[in-house]
Amino acid sequence: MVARGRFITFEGTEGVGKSTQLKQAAMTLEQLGVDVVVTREPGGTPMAEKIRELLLAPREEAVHETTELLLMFAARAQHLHTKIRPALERGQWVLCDRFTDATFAYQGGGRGVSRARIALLEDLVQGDFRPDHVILLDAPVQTGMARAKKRGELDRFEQEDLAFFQRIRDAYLERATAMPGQYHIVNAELPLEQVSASVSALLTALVQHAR
Ligand code: Z5A
Repeated sequence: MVARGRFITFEGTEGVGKSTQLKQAAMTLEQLGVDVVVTREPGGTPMAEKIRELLLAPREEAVHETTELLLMFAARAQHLHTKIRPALERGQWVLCDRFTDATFAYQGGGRGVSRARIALLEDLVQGDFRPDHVILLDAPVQTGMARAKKRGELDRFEQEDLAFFQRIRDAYLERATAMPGQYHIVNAELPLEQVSASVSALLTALVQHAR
């Protein structure tokens, strides 16, 4: 029987370096002989990527918080059941750019949706499925926003103000404090190479522990 893979998510406010670190992390795991799948949320499958486009496109029409929440979980249901779970069952390790912790941080902390409402959908879509590890890349929101702005055009979320992202950072840090066994906080304010070294050391330890 093949041992189940591990589900590791990368979280943080915008521009903290998740996508950059994810690529490095996949290389680290491959060098350690781990079969890796890299994916992201919202998205990760053709249908979920279509939902991502709907969610991120700036638009005139105000998006109701419940619509946003349901679309996040609709994309997640498709992604989880058709891509993430099958990969884990094949023994692959799945590295995911954001997952449900982002919903608690963005829709919960950012938009003010109650945790109970998010938890209800989490149970409906995921049952008892949760990430094995959450790598929280943490930096002051100004740092991430400045990095993201350099890329040019801003999506619907990136157009929000500093206070919105501050609430999100606070929500992440609160979850990290509540779940110290699952969360690993990495200081993402440091230069790229130092952040990569911390993530790499962490993943190496997780692989050694899994063997
Ligand atoms: N969202 C939500 O609301 N609810 C949910 O449940 C989920 C998502 C799942 C899309 O996510 C949006 O969906 C997101 C939350 C919402 N909106 N926001 N904001 P996304 O992950 O695709 O978008 P993002 O968070 O905006 O990611 P990002 O802007 O692409 O940031 P990143 O991946 O963390 O950063 P990066 O692209 O790796 O790096 C940004 C730049 O900084 C780049 O030029 C790097 O070279 C540079 N960089 C990275 N690290 C460093 C260091 N250490 N030093 C200096 N420069 C660095």
